[in-house]
Amino acid sequence: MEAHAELRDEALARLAACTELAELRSVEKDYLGPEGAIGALLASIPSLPKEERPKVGAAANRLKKELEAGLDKARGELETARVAAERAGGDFDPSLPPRRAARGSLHPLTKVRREVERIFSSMGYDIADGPEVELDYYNFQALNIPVDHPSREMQDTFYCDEEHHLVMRTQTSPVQIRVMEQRQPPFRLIAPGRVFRNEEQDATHNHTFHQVEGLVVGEGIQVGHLTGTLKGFLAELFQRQVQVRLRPGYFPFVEPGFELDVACPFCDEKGGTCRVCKGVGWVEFCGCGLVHPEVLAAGFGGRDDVDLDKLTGFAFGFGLDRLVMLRYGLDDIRNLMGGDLRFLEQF
Ligand code: FA5
Repeated sequence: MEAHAELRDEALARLAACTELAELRSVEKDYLGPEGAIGALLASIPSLPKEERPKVGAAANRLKKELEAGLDKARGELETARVAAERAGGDFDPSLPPRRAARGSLHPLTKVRREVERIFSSMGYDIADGPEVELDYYNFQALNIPVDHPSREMQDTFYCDEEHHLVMRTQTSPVQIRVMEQRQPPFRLIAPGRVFRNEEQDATHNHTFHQVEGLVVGEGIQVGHLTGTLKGFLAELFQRQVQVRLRPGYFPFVEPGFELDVACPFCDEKGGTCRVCKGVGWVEFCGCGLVHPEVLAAGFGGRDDVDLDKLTGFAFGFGLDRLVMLRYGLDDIRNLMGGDLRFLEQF
């Protein structure tokens, strides 16, 4: 009975000293657990003198109940104290909505690409696709850029297998030839995709970026169709009237070729301090032009179902990353593919 009295004093003292739930759990384990002290006390009963056994047994059971009740009470008190402390500390506000679970979001390039696809689809365009590792033939030769042509140097190329004439495509224009080979005119389509150039990176240049190619083929297509289409697209994208202008531009696969600029969607006056157009009032948007007859010949040549003499078309190619920058007012293209979640979580 002496051992019992000592055990009780020790257990109640430890219980009283508990300030955390984890401490209560360890008291429970030490006294009531399978290898706990009360179990040991009960196990010792058969070795006691017969007349003591009932007394010790009853005392051990009382202690067990007492400890269980004490643990329950202490748990309730600790929980109440925790809630009260949170309230007093100001970081528990029961009127706030629950914290949101972390959730992924679409990449800004995906968002803008889908928006571009939606707008062109609504204008009757199909969406086409082509390989990122491309034959030299499709990336250059069929686009009127023969092997020794100086314009190959306009786009610094990653050659991946010279023996098999494979390159990382430097532009989405090879998709033009691939669809011409497969489709029957008239048709209109866009081909968004990833492209690669062996270029120094800076705030507006990446080695891996995205373009959206546009190609319309049919009879009687003129420059007015090209500007009207791009103007309509940009107005829908920026949800306002936009002005565009053409400057002469050289691309071997179009004739005539142009650079199309859009009036800066962020400022209405030239000469201001606009961060996006640098006060010029215009932003370069894309390369474009009427499809060169050599390109139509490469894509459709030798087919009975196509009359090359009557066929015309326009094509354009714009940088999707630059459009995302324009859309969200970003100043460094490298953030887009940098993989930094703090940047991406803003979209
Ligand atoms: C071309 O790539 C032509 N294929 C476009 C074209 C298509 C012209 C059809 C005529 C007919 P260019 O090299 O200018 O053209 O690139 C087109 C767009 O890609 C540029 O306007 C720019 O927005 C984007 N771009 C070019 N280089 C980079 C780069 N290093 N980083 C990010 N964007 C780039």
